[in-house]
Amino acid sequence: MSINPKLITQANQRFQEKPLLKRDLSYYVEGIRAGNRYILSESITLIESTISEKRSLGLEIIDAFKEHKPETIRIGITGTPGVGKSTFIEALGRYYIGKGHRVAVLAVDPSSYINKGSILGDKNRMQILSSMPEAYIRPTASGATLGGTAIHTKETIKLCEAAGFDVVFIETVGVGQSEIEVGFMTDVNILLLQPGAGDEIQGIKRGIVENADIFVINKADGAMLPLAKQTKLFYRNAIQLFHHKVEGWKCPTLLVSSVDHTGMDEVFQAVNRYKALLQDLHYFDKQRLDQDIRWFHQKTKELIEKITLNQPQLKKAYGTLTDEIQNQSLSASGALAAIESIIKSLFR
Ligand SMILES: Nc1nc2c(ncn2[C@@H]2O[C@H](COP(=O)(O)OP(=O)(O)OP(=O)(O)O)[C@@H](O)[C@H]2O)c(=O)[nH]1
Ligand SMILES: [Mg+2]
Repeated sequence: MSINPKLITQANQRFQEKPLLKRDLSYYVEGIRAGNRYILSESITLIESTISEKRSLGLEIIDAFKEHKPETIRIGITGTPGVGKSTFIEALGRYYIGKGHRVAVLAVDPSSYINKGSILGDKNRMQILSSMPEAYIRPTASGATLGGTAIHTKETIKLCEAAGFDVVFIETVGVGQSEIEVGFMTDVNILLLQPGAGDEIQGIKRGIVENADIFVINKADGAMLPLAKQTKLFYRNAIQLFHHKVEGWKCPTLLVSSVDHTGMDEVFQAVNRYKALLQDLHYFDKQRLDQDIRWFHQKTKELIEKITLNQPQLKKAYGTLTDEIQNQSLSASGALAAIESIIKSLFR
């Protein structure tokens, strides 16, 4: 079937009639202020956009809320695939809503992980939560990473908080470097574990374990309950070997069942205790500020790398020098010296 070219022209004209940025800043700011989830989604999409005009508008939206400092808590949830992170967030999120909070869930996944259809799984796992007006669930778009780090998570958190979601969960798989980065965007990190021999922790990046503030053994139900209790003892002993960054904090090990919704109050209380301790030590706000600075430094390095490597002269030399190492006409050290002088010349 051939398509009538006249129809395409008409469609294009209609498209052009709608300006790219058909809505102004106040539309987004007012919408977010009103807690409108649809406008929140649109704003996050602007932040994630690779089109600079759209991204600039997204940044203006964030900027409009810079004086707005609501009392919020950012909770990182990590653990190996299948440990029950999404089911746990569904249960704990509903518990928080029951206490009068509004809950946002951001799932930060490496793109390969998203392609496995996990996000679809996540939606099913959070079926009731996702239908509640007090909840907002947003998976990070596939490919929205730079150097392995979810680039816009921090900005997304700020927008969710501006929209009145005072509890923000961030779900990550605890296996890679990018997940360690996410641990530096949250106030408190919960590491979810399976009932078992405790070998699981070997497969989790060391940084994630060191960054965990609360250890939760999930699936403490049915036939697995006795094993879960044993596992709790095992971890309680093992965790004593880790030195926690906050003096006076002993990482609790808690038992929960996310399907039976048991143990949620203990987790809720542990989060509150940790937050209260941070506030007593005047560390809560300081940690967020330190995280902002860390984020800024990290993103600057990534930007320098991206911009520099795309500089035509350097890009060309990079390729040529790589070839020369390949055909052994130049040593790697010689190539590095050559590239260093090119980089220096760019800044002269
Ligand atoms: N018995 C039992 N099963 C659970 C519990 N929590 C989760 N599950 C099951 O474990 C499986 C994985 O749960 P998810 O919540 O998708 O796990 P996840 O960690 O989010 O998985 P990924 O996002 O793929 O890493 C599902 O079949 C859940 O029903 C629990 O407390 N008890
Ligand atoms: Mg999940």
